Amino acid sequence: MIIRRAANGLDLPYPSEITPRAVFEERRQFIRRLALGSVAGSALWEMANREAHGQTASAQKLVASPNPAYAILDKKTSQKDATTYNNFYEFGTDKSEPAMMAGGLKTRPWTVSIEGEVKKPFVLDIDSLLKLATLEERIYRFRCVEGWSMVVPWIGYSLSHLIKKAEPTGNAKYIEFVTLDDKKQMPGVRSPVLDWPYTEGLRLDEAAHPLALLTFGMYGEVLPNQNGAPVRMVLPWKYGFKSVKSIVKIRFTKEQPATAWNKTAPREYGFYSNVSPEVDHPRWSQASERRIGEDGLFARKRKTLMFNGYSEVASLYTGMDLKKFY
Ligand SMILES: Nc1nc2c(c(=O)[nH]1)N[C@H]1C(S)=C(S)[C@@H](COP(=O)(O)O)O[C@H]1N2
Ligand SMILES: [Mo]
Repeated sequence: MIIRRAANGLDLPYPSEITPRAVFEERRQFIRRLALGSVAGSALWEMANREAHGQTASAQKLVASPNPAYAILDKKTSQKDATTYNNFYEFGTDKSEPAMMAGGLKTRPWTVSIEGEVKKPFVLDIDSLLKLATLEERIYRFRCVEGWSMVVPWIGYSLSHLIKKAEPTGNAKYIEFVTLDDKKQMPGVRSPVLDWPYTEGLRLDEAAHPLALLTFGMYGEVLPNQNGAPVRMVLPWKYGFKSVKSIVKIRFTKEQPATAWNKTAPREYGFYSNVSPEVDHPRWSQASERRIGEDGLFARKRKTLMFNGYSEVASLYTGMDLKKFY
C-alpha cells in the first residue's frame, strides 16, 4: 500500500474507493495538465495568487438554530479537517485536491431542476430552494466506506419539504440525484474514473425520512465548494458516497435509478449502501472505523454501529436481507 502525506498532515492510504489503475490514470492526467499549464487560470492558480497576496477566502455565514433532536455527544471534527480531507472526484481523486481545485466553481447563478414523476416539473434557483423551509443545524456522524468517519454540524432542512412541494405522482418510487457535469469547471471529469455525471439514488421512503438532509452549509457558513456547494445531500445512516454533492437535478422515477458507483463496481457498491458492521466491502472490513483528527493515523479504534447509530431508520428495511441488498 502506498502512503502519502496530505497538506493537512493526515496520511492517505491508497487504494481509495476506486481501482488503483484508475487512480494512477487520474494522477498522470493531473500531472500532465500541470505540465501543460492548463491549471493556470483554475482554482489552484487563483488560490496560489490569493495566498501570494496575503488574502484568504472569506466564507459567507449561514444562520440556523441547532436542532436538539440531532445533537450528539461525539466531539465535532475540526472545520479544517472536514474541509480539507474530501472526496469529490470531479476535482480529483486525492483527498487534498478538492480543497485546492474547487475554489473557482461558480455557485451563483445555480438552478436545481425537479423532474420525472411529478405533477408538474419545475426549476428552482438556489436562493429560492434555500428559503423553501427553515434551516436547522444538525450534528451528524458521517461514515465513509473507506473506513474513516467525521462528526459535522451541517445546515439544511429535511428533503421531505422539497418532496412535498414537488408533488410526486403515484408512480414515483425512487429519486435520482445528479451532480453538475462541467469539464470547464471540474478538471476531474476529464478523467474516466467514473461515468459522469455523478448520480445517486434513494427509494422515495428513504428520501422522505426526516434524517435525509438537503444541505446548504456547515460550521455556521455556506458549504465550501469542496464539500458540495451550493447544495448537497447528507444521509448519515449510509456510506458517504450516497451523499451526492453540487446537485443540479432531482428526478422522481418509477424504476430504481442507476448510480455512478454501482455502475463502476457493482460488486463493491450496491444501491442501498447502509452502514453495517456485518456487511463487509470486498476490499475493506466495515466492522470498525477511524475518526478523523482523533484516532491514530492507521488504527481503527471505533466499532462501527448498525446504520451508523441511526437506528430510527431500521423500519425502512423491515423484512429485507441487507446482506443481499447491500
Ligand atoms: N458529486 C460527488 N458527490 C460526492 C462524491 C463525489 O466524488 N462526487 N464523493 C462522495 C464520497 S465518497 C464521500 S465520503 C462524501 C464526502 O463528503 P465530504 O467531502 O463533505 O466529507 O461525498 C460524496 N459525494
Ligand atoms: Mo466515501
